[in-house]
Order: sequence, then structure tokens, then C-alpha cells
Amino acid sequence: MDIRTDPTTPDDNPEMADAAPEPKEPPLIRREDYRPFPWLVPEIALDFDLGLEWTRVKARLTVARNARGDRADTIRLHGDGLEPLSVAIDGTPTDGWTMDEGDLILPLSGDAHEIAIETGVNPSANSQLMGLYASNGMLCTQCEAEGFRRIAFFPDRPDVLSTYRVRMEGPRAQFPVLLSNGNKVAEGEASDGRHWAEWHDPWPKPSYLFALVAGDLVARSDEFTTMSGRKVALNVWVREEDLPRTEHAMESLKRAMKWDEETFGREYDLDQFNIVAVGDFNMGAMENKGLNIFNTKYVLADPETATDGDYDAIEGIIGHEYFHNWSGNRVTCRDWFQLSLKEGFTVLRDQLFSQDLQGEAVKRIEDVRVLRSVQFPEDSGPLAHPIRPDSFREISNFYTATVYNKGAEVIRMMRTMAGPEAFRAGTDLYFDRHDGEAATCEDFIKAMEDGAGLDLGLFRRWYSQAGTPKVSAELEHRGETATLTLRQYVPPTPGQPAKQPMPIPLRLALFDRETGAHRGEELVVLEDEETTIAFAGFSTPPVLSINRGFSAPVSIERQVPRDDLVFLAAHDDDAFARAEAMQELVVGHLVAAAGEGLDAKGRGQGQDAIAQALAAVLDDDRLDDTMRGELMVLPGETYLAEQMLVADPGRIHREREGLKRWLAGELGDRLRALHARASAVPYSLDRGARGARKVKTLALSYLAAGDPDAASELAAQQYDAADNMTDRQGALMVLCGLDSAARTDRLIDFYRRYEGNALAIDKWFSLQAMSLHPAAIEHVKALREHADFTLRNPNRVRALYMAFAGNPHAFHAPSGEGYRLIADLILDLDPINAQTAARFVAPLGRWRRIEPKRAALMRAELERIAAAPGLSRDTREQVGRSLG
Ligand code: 0A1
Ligand code: ZN
Repeated sequence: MDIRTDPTTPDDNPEMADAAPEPKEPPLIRREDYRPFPWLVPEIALDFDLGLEWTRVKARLTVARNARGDRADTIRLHGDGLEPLSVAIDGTPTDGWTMDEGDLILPLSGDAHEIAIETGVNPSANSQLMGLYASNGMLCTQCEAEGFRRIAFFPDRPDVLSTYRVRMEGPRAQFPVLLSNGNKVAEGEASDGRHWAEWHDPWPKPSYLFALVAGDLVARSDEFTTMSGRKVALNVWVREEDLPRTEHAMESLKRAMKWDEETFGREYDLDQFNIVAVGDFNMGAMENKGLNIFNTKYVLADPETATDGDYDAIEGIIGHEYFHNWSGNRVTCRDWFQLSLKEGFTVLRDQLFSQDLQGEAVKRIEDVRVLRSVQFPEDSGPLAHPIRPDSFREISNFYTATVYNKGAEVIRMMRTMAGPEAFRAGTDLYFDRHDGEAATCEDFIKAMEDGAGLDLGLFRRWYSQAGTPKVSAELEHRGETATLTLRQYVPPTPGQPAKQPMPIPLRLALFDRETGAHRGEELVVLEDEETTIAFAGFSTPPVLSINRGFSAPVSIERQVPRDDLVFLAAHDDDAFARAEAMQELVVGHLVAAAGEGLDAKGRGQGQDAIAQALAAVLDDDRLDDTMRGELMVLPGETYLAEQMLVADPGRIHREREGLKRWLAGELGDRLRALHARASAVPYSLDRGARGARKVKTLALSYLAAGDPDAASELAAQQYDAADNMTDRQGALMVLCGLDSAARTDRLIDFYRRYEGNALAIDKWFSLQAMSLHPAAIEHVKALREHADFTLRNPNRVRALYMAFAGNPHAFHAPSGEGYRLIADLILDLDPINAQTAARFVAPLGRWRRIEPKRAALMRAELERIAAAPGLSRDTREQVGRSLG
């Protein structure tokens, strides 16, 4: 039951809410306090009597003393908003239990018992979308991290592993499909049009991997034969009208299954694999054993409604959840501090999968862009934490870019240092050693040391220290020798004022200016605070290409002559490094322009160098368009702000837009020619056609900065000619930033065309919220009143408000209105969906790095939130940390 449906809780009763004392600060949970659970629960049988408004749950647990745990004469079963309707021990009903903060405490005297508890929940009242909830007439569950305790009393912690037997019964007309983990072992008819199914999962698992789905669904079905010749039945379950949009998800799943066999030697281990798409979901997807539950956004695709980016995201997330079957499910986490054990590793696995399918360089550039724009700001702000945190109050707040993406980078560094083959030996050993266990990050590191032959002694610091290391690189040339001096510095972060140096693997190459070639790439591991390396045999000063492939998640700080960057942008044979040089060139210019400022001469030189490099990118016919597109993308405003101690978002925005305008003026003919060439390429999902679509919209957005009227016409043409969502969305994105009649017409057209298609309408909300239009705030204020807007659907909330919070010129409006809008949202959403509400705190939390006027306004909004009564644990923790 959702706690807010219980009339005795203060939330529901205004008088009590007034009288209730301010909730005390939720307790801090520390990694060092870990103790094994005193009881094992080898088996659990669950019996569900299903209903949208009332589902009765009977749980039968077999428990036995855990020889590794402390001796206890009670057992604590977690509960959140549950009431025990009946309790029995070894078949005898008892009322000898007590409740403590929602948990049920039972006395247990012997070494082994059977506990039976009955309880019930109201799935329709569950707006938090944790536990058992109703979405669009179907029932589904989300248990990670601590949702199972909202369904049944249970030791809801990842180190308690049980085999699950699940029986469910309900009206056939309402719930024709009944799914749970593992294999279906029996099914049948019951009286009054009811039916039932029984599922058994032979693999012991923690409660967070439990899942149940009941609804009116249809499946796209297929089959996969594993490397040992077993046949696995595959199903993607959706609402009937969505069936035509499931092909890509199914093909992605089959590719993922094959790839994991070939690349990591991992085979699937059940007779069936089910994916269910649900429209109301807090995150992207969930890896429940044998029954993955997905946000519809990451399942449904066809050319008419999904962009190329959507296709890629679906492939990556289907892979991610599937890969969890080994990295997460077969080997799970001992406690939630180890979250990166499964998430960092699985993100790396999904990145490598997508890299193999989509091409290494472009995927790497995109992954690094995400890291820099989302994780770097986290690492330099008040919410910074190590990939293995030391403490938390609410674990939902730690599903972060740090745990996921930086976690992946840390494991990627091990792979870089070991090489792919030794790395594979390490992962083989890890899976062998810990199969069926709840493991720790330390277990993974040890397996890498033993299996891959690495010494990770000091490297462990990457797990315990937060903050993005800064590495300065100075190259000196004397006589025939080039000397490289590398220095590292890890900035202080909350709770960690002083840092120690960490091993940093840097792939680097020195280019000969004359020949344009280098003598081979080297891997240098910077172990100490400072290292000097001499390279002999250079009669002229070489050009340094460093951190190639982004071999370490650090920020490189160096003074490079502009000519060297132009050289690398044109000559580097590492595609990633080439894009880096291009970025460095632009970042250097914009940071100078938006910071201390540039005189006319400096500005002119900077702009010329960028125009020269961009012209080379546009002219180079050896480049394919997907890569050309990456080279055309200007660094984002958040990343630019990140390069400055204190940033003025208004100036950054003006300078970046100004540069775009200037480039469009200089390179207008080329950009128009590119748009025309790309527009002639017919739609397909081939790399060439996808690349053409990418550069087409990029060219358009430059042109829009240069000549808005002409671009408006071109964008309207692109919109009208579009036979796919990539072109249509791209055109509408550009139009949304312009003040033209075409903007209004096409927005109306888009809405009418896709009315009723939630995912497409989400795009319609987002495009307006992230637009360059000066009145974007007004648009967002109108959209929150739109009949299709609701706080109950996380996708819709994110579509409007995350897009807005990521739109610097609007979010950082000097009036502070953007901050107020987000704070109002947090306060309105918190009682409905605390997990989603808490995610909006981070943008306000960056105040320390923003110029003083805006910073004060941001802080004031955080204080307004903090003062509100009855805040959730999720939001309270994030606001508290942000105010610091
Ligand atoms: N383990 C999932 C992410 C996830 C986490 C929490 C959730 O609760 C709402 C849902 C999903 C993954 O990494 O894909
Ligand atoms: Zn994951």
C-alpha cells in the first residue's frame, strides 16, 4: 500500500500535518557498518490475489540461522507502509510481533523456521512507482533498490538470496497475461472467470530482482539458440497497438545475447526471457531476473516516431539490462554501497557492445560527452561522491552518473592497462569465483589482480576518492629531446578535503610536424603527483596528442598553441583525439571570451582558427558523416561553465551563440551545400543515411544562428519533407528557437500528427522546453497547464522540466524565474513521486560555481524547499547536501 493511502498518516490529514513535529533527519547509513544478516532465507513462496485497487499478498519464508552472522533471537523483516493481516510461525498463528519504523520484528528461538505473513496493497494509489503499482490498467513492480518492502515483509537487502516460487491469480479479462521471474511451471482456470499461473525461478536472487506483471498485453515472440545449443523463448510484451514498434528491441536483444557469448563468454540461463514495456516508470529499465521491465521509451521504435538517437538508446539499454543477467544477477551486490560493482561494469559492457555495433570512435565521443556534461559537474559540486560511496541516507539518490558512468570509466582503465585479453581473463575469474554470491567492489578488484595480472594497489583510490583529477601536461623541447612533465591534482570534495594521487593511464603520441605522423602510441601510467618523461630523437618540437580515446576520466590542462590544435584536428589518426583537438580549440576560445574577455584581435584569431578547422571538417571527403557530425558539435554550455571557477551562464550563452552565428556567416555556402547533399539521401538505418540525417540538422542549426529567416524556411521544408522522426524532430527543434509563423504551424502539426502517442508528445514538450526561443520560460509555464501535462508520469515530467533545467539560457534567466519554476516543481512532485522530484535538486545545487547574483537566487530556492514541511527523505537529503 502506498503510505499516503493510510488515513492515520499525517500526509492525509491536514490537522495532524500541522501538529506533527518536523521529521527528524533520516539516519545516515555507513558502509563500514555492514554486518551480515543473522538469518538466511533460502526459499520464499509468494501468493498474489490480484486487483488494481487491492492485491492481497501471502508470503511464506523458510529461514535458517546464518553461520556467518551474529546470533539473534528475533528477525527484522523490512516493511514500508505495510500492515500485517496475519502472521504465523511454523504453522501457528501468532501476534507476538512488534513494529518498528514500518518493519516487522518477530521472535525466533530455533535454528530454522517457516514464517507466513499476509498483507495487502493498493497498487492504484501507488504514485511513487516503487513496489507494486498500476500503470494503464496493468499491474507491475519495481523493487530496486528498496521497493520489495512495499509488497511483502522481508529482509529487503541484496545479500539475502532466495529461490522464488510465485503464484498469482486474478480476473482473466483484466489480466490475461501473468508473468514473473524464471519459468512458468503451471497455469489454470479458476472460478468466476479467474485464472492463475505459477512461476519458479531456480536461481537464488535478492528481493530487488523480483518482478511481477499482470495485464492485457501481447508479445512479439522469437527464439535464441545459446552457444551450448539451448533454445530460449524470447518475448517483448506491449499493449496491442504498440506491437508494430517492437522489432528493433527484439533484434537488439538477440544481438546482445550473441555478443555477450562472444565477448564475455556469458550464456543465458533460463528457458525464457521476457521484456515488458510500461509507460509509467521512474528510470530507463530494470534487470529483474528473466523478466526485464522497461520504460516504453526504451522499447518502442519505428522510423515515424523514433529518432536515430532513440534507436541507439534502445539497443544500448536492451543490452545493458540483458548484460545484468551476469553482472548483477548471477553475481549480485553485497550491499548498496557496492552499486557500481554491477552498474559501472554493466555500463562498460553496454558501451563496448554499442561500440562494436555502431563504430568505436563515434560512440566513444558520445559517451565522453555525457560524462563531461553530467558526471564532471556532479564531481565538482555539492553532490560529489566516490563511485563506492561511504554513506547515504536514501539509496535512490545514488543512482548517479558517478556510480554508473565514472564507474564504467574506472573499469575501462583496468581494461586499458591490462589489454582486452587479460581483462577477459579477469572477468572470467570474477564470474567463476563469485557466481551465486553477493560480492563487493573489492572482490572485483582482486579478481582483476589475479586474473588479469594487474597490480591495483594504489588504483583502489579510484573507488574511494571523489572528484575529477586535473592533469597538467607541459611539453618542452631542447636539442633532440622532448620532455613531458605530467602533474596531477585531485580537488577537494565534500567530506574529502585532501586527496592522494591516483594511477592515471594516459595513451599518448608525439607527432612530427613535418611528416604529420607519429612513431607509435604509448601508454604512460602517471602514478605519482608528478612524472617527467623524456622522448629522444626529435629535431623539431613535436605535437602532443594526449589522453587518446579518453583513456582516463580526467581533465587535461595544458597551454597548447592554437596551431597545434588545428594540426591535430586535421591530422590525428586517433578519431577521438581528433575530435578532442577540435573541442579544445573551441573550449579555449569560448572560455576566454566568456571569462576574462578577449580583445578584438584575440577574438578574431580565435574565430579564424575555429572556422579554418570547421571548414576542413566540412570539406574532408574521407570523413563519414556520423564522424563529421561529431566534429561539428560545439561544446555544451554546462561543460563550458565547468571549465571556469565561477561562471556567468548568460555570457557563456551569448558567446557560444555568437560563435555559431559568426561561423554560419563564414561557412554559409558550405553549410547550405551540406544540407542539400544530406537531404538527397533517402531514409534507411544504414550508417551513411544516419550520418546524413545527423549533419543535415547540425547544418540547419548553424544556419539558423546566421540567418534566422532563411533558416526558418529551410527548416519548414525539412519538416514538411520528413519521412522519419529524426528529420522532423531536428527541423522542429530549430524552428522552436525561432520567432516565425512556421514555428507555430509546425508545432500544431506535430501535436495533431502524434496526439495520443505519449512518447512523441513527450518530444513535443521537450522541444519547446529546451528551445533557444527568448520566451522559453513562458512556453514552459503554459505547457505545465496543458491538458496533456501530468505530474503522475515521470516521462512527461522529465520531458518538460529536465529539458528546461538543461536549457541554460532559460533556466539561468537573470530574474531567477527559471530557478523558481524548478523549485515549484520539486515541491509539487515530492509527495507524488519523491524519487523523481529529488533528481531536480542537482541543477539548483550548482550555485557555488555560478556568478553571485544568480547564485543567491538559486540558494534562496533551495532554502525555500528545505523549509517546506513533510519533505521526502529523497529530496531532504539532496537539498541538505546542496546547501551544505
Ligand atoms: N538497475 C537499473 C536501474 C534502476 C534503478 C532503480 C530503479 O528504481 C526505480 C529502476 C531502475 C539499471 O541499471 O538499469
Ligand atoms: Zn544497470
